[in-house]
Amino acid sequence: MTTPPSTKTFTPARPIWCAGCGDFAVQGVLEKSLSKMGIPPHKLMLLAGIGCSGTIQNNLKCYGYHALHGRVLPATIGAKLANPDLTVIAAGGDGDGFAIGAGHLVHTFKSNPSIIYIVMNNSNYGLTKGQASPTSPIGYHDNAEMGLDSMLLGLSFLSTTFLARGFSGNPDQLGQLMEAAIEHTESGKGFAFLEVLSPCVTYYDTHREWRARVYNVDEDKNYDPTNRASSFQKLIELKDEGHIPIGRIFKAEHASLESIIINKEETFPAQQEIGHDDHRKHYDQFMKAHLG
Ligand SMILES: Cc1ncc(C[n+]2csc(CCOP(=O)(O)OP(=O)(O)O)c2C)c(N)n1
Ligand code: SF4
Ligand SMILES: [Mg+2]
Repeated sequence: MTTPPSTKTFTPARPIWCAGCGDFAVQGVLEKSLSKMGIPPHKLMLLAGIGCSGTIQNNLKCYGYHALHGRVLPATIGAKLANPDLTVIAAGGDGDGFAIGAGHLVHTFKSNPSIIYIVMNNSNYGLTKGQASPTSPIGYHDNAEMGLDSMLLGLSFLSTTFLARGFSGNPDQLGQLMEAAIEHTESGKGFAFLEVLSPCVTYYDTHREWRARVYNVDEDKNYDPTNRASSFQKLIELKDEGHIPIGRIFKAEHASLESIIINKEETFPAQQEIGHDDHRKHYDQFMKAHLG
């Protein structure tokens, strides 16, 4: 006899983060934004990478999936293409997204699927005790390489449609960016990429330093997020001055992946009935064609 699911099956876990971790603010803001935007749990899927940040997936009441380290984006794109009616969010860390998963990030900028990707950047591998990540500065744990800037990376793709960077220490602005990201994907405009500066208080406490260095482009009347060239130039100038730009970095229009490859006349894979006669017929035809 199979054991029926207990009520705990559908009850989210409590966060396991250290007291003061920036990821608490990210989760709080995400929950508030989803509620404000009217996204019900049964219309939401949250997929996560491996890391402290990735455990956010255990804490929300919605469909979820914990991907292999670095593989959250292909799994998220697959979920969106299987059921475009869902709001599909990927979440993870800077190690997951910019080291082992960097190739997938590049191709997601290139293909522009309507998914949200939240990277909680703490400039280290928190879960495995603070090793240098691709965003760590020179000198951190003998790191000899300049930190990767995901906004500059995103700007270099002509297919990029949404780039933003928030700070867990500025929850109001983070909420505005989160809502804009949800709106972007809900209206099928493509990939909404949101990096959040989310300090790791245990292994690399950057909270005060980042608070002093952030520069809010949303408050700069001369900053134009629709102009790729001037955005690129401003970001480089700010970096040279020691600032970290936050805010709505870039917005543009480009056809989304699902608008190009999904045939709306057909039933989406996740909505097809399993065992349906047509399904069986196609399966038999496929097997016959390939196995004789
Ligand atoms: C294939 C594979 N390689 C390495 C690891 C070990 N590992 C687990 S989490 C992680 C990095 C976590 O850093 P990040 O993605 O920045 O997340 P954070 O913990 O900082 O939130 C690594 C290297 C793993 N789980 N799987
Ligand atoms: S180790 Fe760092 S990233 Fe992980 S939960 Fe603790 S403070 Fe957060
Ligand atoms: Mg990290």
